[in-house]
Amino acid sequence: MHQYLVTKIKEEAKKQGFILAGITSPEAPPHINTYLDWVEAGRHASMGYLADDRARSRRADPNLILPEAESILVLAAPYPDPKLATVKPTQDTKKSKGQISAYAWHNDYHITLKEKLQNIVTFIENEVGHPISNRWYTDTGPILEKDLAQRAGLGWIGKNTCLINPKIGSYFFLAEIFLGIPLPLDEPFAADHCGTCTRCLDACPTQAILPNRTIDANLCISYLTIENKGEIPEELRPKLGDLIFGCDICQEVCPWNKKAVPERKAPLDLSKSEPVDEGQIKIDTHPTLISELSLTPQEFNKKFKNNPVKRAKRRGYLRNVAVALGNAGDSASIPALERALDDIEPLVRDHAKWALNEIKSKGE
Ligand code: B12
Ligand code: SF4
Ligand code: SF4
Repeated sequence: MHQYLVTKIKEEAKKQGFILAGITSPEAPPHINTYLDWVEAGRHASMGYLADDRARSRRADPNLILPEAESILVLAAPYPDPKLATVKPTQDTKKSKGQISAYAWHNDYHITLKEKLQNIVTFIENEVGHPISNRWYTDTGPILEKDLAQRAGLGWIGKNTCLINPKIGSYFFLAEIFLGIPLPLDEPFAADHCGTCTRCLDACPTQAILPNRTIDANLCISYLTIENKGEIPEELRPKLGDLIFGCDICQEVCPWNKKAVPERKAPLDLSKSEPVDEGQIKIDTHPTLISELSLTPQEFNKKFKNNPVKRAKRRGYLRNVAVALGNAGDSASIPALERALDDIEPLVRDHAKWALNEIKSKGE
């Protein structure tokens, strides 16, 4: 019965748009000590929610989250391959466009995956014929999602620290459903397919990737442009290039993402229950920097409603845009940056000032 149930659950997960599914136990994750050392060393930067006592104890013992949990269903939902960008920057437009990370090209997965996870819980309850204690997460739970995914057989943790599946690559989100029923466990993913490759380490603009398969968030562009609420350290600003929200570089160079993957051709549109093709990516993946810098609070809220970019808030996003303009060094952006010197947000004003100095010094 249990194996049959697992097969049916995995079929249902596929119907809901998940491309990988595996079962693991609620035992302590295998690399809990790596995480504890990481927070001890301050690699979490300002993300205090990763380092408090609650964060540490729950990650070490998933049963603290749901004492009745007997199994955890780990799932992967695809997001677009960055190669599917709506606009390919040309030599002419390169200086005027910024890049938004591919995971943000659809509606926010924190919102849209909820319904799909709830549907799976309802399906399981209908199959067993009674309510089941459960708890689901995607991203925001106090758990080590990649460690659990590796133990559920979904893939290995690469040197870029992402979970990689040999058939699918790494362009997917993880989600977990804690279940108060025992289910047969999948075999952990034992192989490490990184071998002697070091492409991600070599390509990372800020050398944020550490040798023990963790990231120093203080240096990571994803952190600096999304989670960081303050200023971007001056010495790192030139390394951001045209990245205005998140960073895909260490995944783009990974050979496991270079292959053509059929699932990627029809990325799950997280706003609907139907898969869609690349033509339906709605967001402008490479927005024009000058117009982004003039977004009013109302325009920003409207443009990024339900989109992950809203996490950076207008002040964080415009801060990033100002840095990208400074890096582009195009004198055509001087009037827009001068107007930003009067922005309502001190953070935007400060970074616009830096960008103007950069452009002037590059023009000399
Ligand atoms: C904090 C966080 C960040 C931080 C720190 C990233 C990091 N790698 O730690 C920042 C803001 C930088 C970030 C960036 C991104 N993130 Co993030 N992030 C998280 C979050 C909330 C916690 C991760 C964490 O605990 N880090 C602490 C360190 C210590 O843990 P770790 O990286 O998991 O390290 C483990 C391994 O190194 C392992 N380990 C060490 N040695 C070895 C050896 C072997 C053989 C093995 C198997 C394991 C192993 O032990 C460690 C402990 O488990 C998770 C969601 C979650 N709750 O897990 C999402 C998550 C990791 N992020 C995700 C994504 C998509 C991103 C970005 C791609 C977004 C973007 N485009 O900008 C980038 C990728 C950057 C990168 N290369 O990691 C996805 C990753 C999906 C995947 N396929 O792996 C997750 C799982 C969210 C989700 N639900 O989908 N993120
Ligand atoms: S996301 Fe970008 S900055 Fe962060 S580790 Fe990867 S390549 Fe480096
Ligand atoms: S780029 Fe190479 S080393 Fe880095 S994660 Fe991919 S296979 Fe591993």
